[in-house]
Amino acid sequence: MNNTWVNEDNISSFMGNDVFYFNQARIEIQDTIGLRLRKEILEWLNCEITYEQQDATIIFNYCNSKFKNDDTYHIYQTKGKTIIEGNGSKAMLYGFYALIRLRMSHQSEQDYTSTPDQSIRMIDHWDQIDGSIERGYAGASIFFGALNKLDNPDRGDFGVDRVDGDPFRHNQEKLITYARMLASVGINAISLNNVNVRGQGTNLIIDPYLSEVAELADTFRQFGIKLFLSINWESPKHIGGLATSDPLDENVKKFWKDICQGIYKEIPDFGGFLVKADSEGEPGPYQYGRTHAEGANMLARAIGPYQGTIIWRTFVYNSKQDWRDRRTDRAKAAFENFKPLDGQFDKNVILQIKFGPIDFQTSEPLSPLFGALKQTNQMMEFEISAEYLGHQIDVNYVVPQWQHMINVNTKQPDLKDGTSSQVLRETSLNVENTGFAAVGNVGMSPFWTGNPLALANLYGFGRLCWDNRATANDILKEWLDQTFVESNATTKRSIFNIMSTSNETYRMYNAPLGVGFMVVPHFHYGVSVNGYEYDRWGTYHFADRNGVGVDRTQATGSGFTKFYSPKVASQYENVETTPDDLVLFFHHLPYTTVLKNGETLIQTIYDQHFEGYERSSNYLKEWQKLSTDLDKNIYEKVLQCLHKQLQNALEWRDQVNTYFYRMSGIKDKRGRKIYQ
Ligand code: GCW
Repeated sequence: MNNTWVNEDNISSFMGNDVFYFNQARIEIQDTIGLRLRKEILEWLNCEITYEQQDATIIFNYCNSKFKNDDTYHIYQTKGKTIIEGNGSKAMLYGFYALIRLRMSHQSEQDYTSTPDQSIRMIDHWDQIDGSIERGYAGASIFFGALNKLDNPDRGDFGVDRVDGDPFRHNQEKLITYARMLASVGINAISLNNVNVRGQGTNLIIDPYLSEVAELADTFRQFGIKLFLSINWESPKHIGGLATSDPLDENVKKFWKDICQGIYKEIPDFGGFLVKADSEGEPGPYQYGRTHAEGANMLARAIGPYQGTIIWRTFVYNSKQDWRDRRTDRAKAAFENFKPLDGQFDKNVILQIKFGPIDFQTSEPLSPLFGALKQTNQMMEFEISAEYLGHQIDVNYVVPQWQHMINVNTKQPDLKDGTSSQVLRETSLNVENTGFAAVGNVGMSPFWTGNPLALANLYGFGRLCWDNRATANDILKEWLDQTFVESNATTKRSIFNIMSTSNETYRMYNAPLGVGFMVVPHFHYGVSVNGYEYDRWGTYHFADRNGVGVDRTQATGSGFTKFYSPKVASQYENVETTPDDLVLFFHHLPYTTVLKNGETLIQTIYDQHFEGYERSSNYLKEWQKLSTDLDKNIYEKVLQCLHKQLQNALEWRDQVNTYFYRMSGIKDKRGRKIYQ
C-alpha cells in the first residue's frame, strides 16, 4: 500500500535507470547528510553511483558557497545529463527529492532553482511518553510505544499512563520513512513531545531517556532535521529537587545550565526547547511574578552557548473565564500578554504564535501580533492534526486556509511588505530564527494518517513553508501525482475535485461565519452548539433571539479590532467591510442583516449548512466511482471516512439550522426541511 508520496515502488519508474555521480569524491564521515544521500540512492532507490562522470545521468555538483543559502538547490540539464547543484549535502538532498517530485508531477527539470522562504520549517509532535498523542487521530505515537499499542483512543483528558522500562518504540523503519517524508518537503526541525509535558515526559531531558532521544536525533540528523524537546517549566522542582522554578533564582538558572550541558554532550546539534508556559493550567513565570521575557531569556541564556533556541508559545490566556464576564476577550490575550514585551526577548528566543487569535478554528482572522511586534523573532503556528477540522475523518485539505493566512496583508504603514509570512521575517531580530511550525498528524495508522487523504496536509504544510507563493491547488496536484501513481487522470481529477473544495465544505457545515467553537467539548469533533457557551474557556457565540456573534469592535465591543493596523482595524470595525466568513468573529448581528453575498445572515447559515451536507454527499458518490482504480485498502478506508463525514455533516446541518430557526423564528426561504 503506497500512501507516502516518497515511495520507492512509485518512484522507480521515474528514476529506475538513473546513474548518479558526485563531483566530490571524498566523503567526510561527519557529513551525515551526504552519507544518507548515498544510501538513499543505493539502498532506497536501488540505483547506481558511478565514479566515472561520463557514465552518469544525474550529477551532484558541490559548489561550496556559490549560493547565499545553504538550502538552495539548482537543477538543470546539460549535454543530456541532469545536474543538481548547491553549496553542500543538505542542498543536494533537497535537490534530489525535488527532482523526483518534478519528474513524478510532470514538471520541467530544465532549469529550476529553489530557496526556502522560511528558515525554520517545523513539525511539533504532541506525542506522549506512554505512546498516546494529544489531539492525535492517526493511532499511537511512532516515537513512544512501550505499551505496544497501535491505537490512540481519544479520551479527551490526555492523562499519561505510567511506563515501566523503555518508553521508546524503536521502529527504525518507520522513523526513517517519516524522516524521508519530512525532508522531501524541506522540513528541518521537529519537536518530539507534547507541549503539555506530563508525567515521566518531564524526564526526557535527562538520562536514561536522553540517550534514547539522542538516538532519534541521529536518525533525523541524516535528513537535515534538528530535534527539539518540549519542557516542563517546573522541571527545577520535579527533576532538580529545588523548592522553586523562579527564573530569576540562581539555583534555577544553574539547573537549566546543567541540563543544557547534559543535552549537548549527547546531542551536539540539539535544536532547543519548545515551551508552553502559563497556559491552560501549565506552570510558568507568572506564578513567580516574572514576565514571559524573563522566563524565556533565562532559558535562552542557558542554551545560548550551544547555539540553541527557545521557542516560546504565545498561547497564553485566561482559561478560567466566567461566561458572565463580557469584558474579557480570549482573542485579546496573546496580544495583551506579548505586545508589551516586544524588544525584550533575547536573540535566540522565538515567539511561536498561533495563526489566529483564538485556537486553530475553521475561520479566524490573522493574529494581530504579526506586524505589531517589531523587534521579536516570530514563528507562525498551524495544526495539521485537524483537532477542530474533522479529526482526519472528514476530508479536509487545509492548505487553502494556510495559504490564505500566510498571505494576509497586515497593512502596517511602517513595514515594507504586507503579507504576514514576510512581515514576520522583516520584524524579527534574525531571519534565521523565524519560520512556520505545525502540530503533526502522523501515527501508527497503516496509512500514517486517520483518513489517508489527510497525508496531503503534511505534504502541503512542508511545501508551503518552503514556497510561500505556492498555491494550494498546485501542491495538491503534485501530491496526487506522487501518491496515486497508478491511477488514471480521471481518478486523480475526481480526487482533486473532492479535496480542493473540502476545506470550504467543512467550514460550511461547521460553526458559521467565523464564530467558532460549536464543537463537542473536550473532544472537538461533532456539533454541540452550546457545548462551550457557558464554559470557562472564553469561547462564546452569544446567540439569542435577536442575533449571534461576538462584538469585538472598539465602538461597542471588546475593542480587539484596535490591535490591528489602522487600515485593517477600520475594515473589521465595520460590518460592511468585514469579509462574510469572519463577520460573526467581529460582530454580533441581527439575523436579518444582509451580508456581502446579498443574503441575510440567517439565510446564509441555512444555505451553507445545506450545501455543506450536499457536497459531502457528492464526495461520497464521487468516491464510490473510483473503486476499481485505487488501492483497495486506501479506497475502503476513505470510503469509511466519507460515510462518517456524511453523518457528521448531517448532524451539523440539522442541529445548527434547527438551533437558529428556533432562535430567530425565521424560515428558510427555499423551503427545505428544518426540524422544529
Ligand atoms: O486547542 C488546544 C488543544 C489542547 C492543546 C492546546 C495548545 C496541547 O485543545 O489540547 O494542548 O490547544 O495548543 O497548547
